[in-house]
Amino acid sequence: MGADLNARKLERNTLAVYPIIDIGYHRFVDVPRLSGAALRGGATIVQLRHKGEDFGLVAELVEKTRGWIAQAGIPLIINDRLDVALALGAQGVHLGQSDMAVKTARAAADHAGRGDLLLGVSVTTVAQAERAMADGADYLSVSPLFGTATKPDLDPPAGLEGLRRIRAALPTVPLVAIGGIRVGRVAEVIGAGADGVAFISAMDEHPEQGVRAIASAVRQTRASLNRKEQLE
Ligand code: TZP
Ligand code: MG
Repeated sequence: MGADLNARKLERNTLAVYPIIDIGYHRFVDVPRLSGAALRGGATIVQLRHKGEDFGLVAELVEKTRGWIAQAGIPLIINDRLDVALALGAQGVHLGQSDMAVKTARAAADHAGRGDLLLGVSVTTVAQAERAMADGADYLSVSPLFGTATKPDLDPPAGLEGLRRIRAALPTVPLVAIGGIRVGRVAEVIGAGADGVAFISAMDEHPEQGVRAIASAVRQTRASLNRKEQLE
């Protein structure tokens, strides 16, 4: 773990390419291989997500993957489970609106001597976004951005308009978007104010190429937005 990963100051760029390895969704896939492919494809942060109770399985997968992830110098985030993130020494945890309260998670992490733990929070509205930041979040995920078959129990999508509103309210907050994002939509998502995109099914066909295509779309969009800004 590099010292910069412990600083708890998340650079907005770190959210650029955010693949999520979902142990249930990817159950027929070799998870360590998938994380290797994600890293080679240009992931800037990785999340491990597991909706079941099998702590042993998650622990085993984190043990198998965290060495490479740390070597690549990028953070490993655990979905939902603060206890798992703390027990396994991950860099952060990602919480939804119905998970542990952000304030409680921050206090528990501090109490465990992990004042550096990154806290990501899913939001769909400006009010949720402002609250999460006030409570100690380090980054936000606009979730879901678009409709997606990958996670059926979702709130109505925020859409690009919702993302724009959250970015306008919180201009400097590290902000990623998730839900139904394929490579062809990356430009509009970054254009609407996201620092990066998070995704699961975009890795379906060929994980490494899927991640690489997204990484290159994020870079190209950034470059053309910068050029536009310079011309204005
Ligand atoms: N949270 C909001 S949408 C979503 C999660 C975990 C699913 C994202 O998967 P996909 O396949 O990229 O739409
Ligand atoms: Mg959750």
